[in-house]
Amino acid sequence: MTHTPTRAASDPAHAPQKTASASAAVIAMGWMHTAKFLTTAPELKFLPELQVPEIAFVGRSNAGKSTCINTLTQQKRLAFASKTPGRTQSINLFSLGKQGVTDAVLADLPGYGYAAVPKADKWRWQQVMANYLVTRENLTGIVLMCDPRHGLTELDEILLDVVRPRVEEGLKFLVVLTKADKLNKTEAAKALSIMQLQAGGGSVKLFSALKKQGVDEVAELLWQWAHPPVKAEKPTRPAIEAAAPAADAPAADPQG
Ligand SMILES: Nc1nc2c(ncn2[C@@H]2O[C@H](COP(=O)(O)OP(=O)(O)OP(=O)(O)O)[C@@H](O)[C@H]2O)c(=O)[nH]1
Ligand SMILES: [Mg+2]
Repeated sequence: MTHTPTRAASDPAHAPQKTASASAAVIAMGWMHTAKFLTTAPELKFLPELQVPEIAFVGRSNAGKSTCINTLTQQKRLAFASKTPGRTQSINLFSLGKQGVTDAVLADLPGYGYAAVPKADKWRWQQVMANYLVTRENLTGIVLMCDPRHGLTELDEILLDVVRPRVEEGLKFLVVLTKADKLNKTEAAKALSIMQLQAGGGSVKLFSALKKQGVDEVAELLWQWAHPPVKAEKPTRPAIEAAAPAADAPAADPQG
């Protein structure tokens, strides 16, 4: 069985492609809308141990992480977004899942690189974040939020170095180019191709909370991360059948 919203919602043999992808978006957005505040953790040790996939939103301060979570979940004030950079100061978790059954968690991480934050706090946060990215066991995917007008900063590059080994082992990775409404079409296309090169073949999406651009696409991708295809198990032959000789097999010689 394959868990994709496309297949679950329509018969691909008969439905036109557009209808199939529209239902995939509806399923993913419906799932996103179930988001509920779960907990906030000022330090790693306060994070609950979870078994469900966790998707972390990371990026420089003011990049638009909290706004992106609010847009995806279609909730105005789920994650605390603000004009003042450095607003998100703890790891905030939001649970997702229909019928009250949590099947994934979104993590809104504090932004980095805000100049007005005291040096000691900056250092502490970089440590917490690096530890989180390296050690969080149920971490399934990372969404790196990047304002394309600034491009990747030095701290983004450091983060990429930190997560690279895990990405090589299968951790999902997406770069979201935020505030795309601030770019014209040519600038947006250029920003996308530059980032595709920098992301080394990883996914890159243009996104605007203001214009609701890229929302369905990002929601669908995160849905797929949290609902990977279930590998068909090899059928095991019942022990009795495996032990019994085949009907056409020669009878065992009683003399040995
Ligand atoms: N024009 C525009 N502004 C946006 C968009 N997304 C976010 N913003 C604005 O950017 C500012 C920062 O947004 P936040 O979502 O708080 O950013 P953050 O990355 O969570 O910031 P920290 O919590 O400080 O790390 C706010 O003033 C938002 O309204 C967007 O798509 N377009
Ligand atoms: Mg924030």
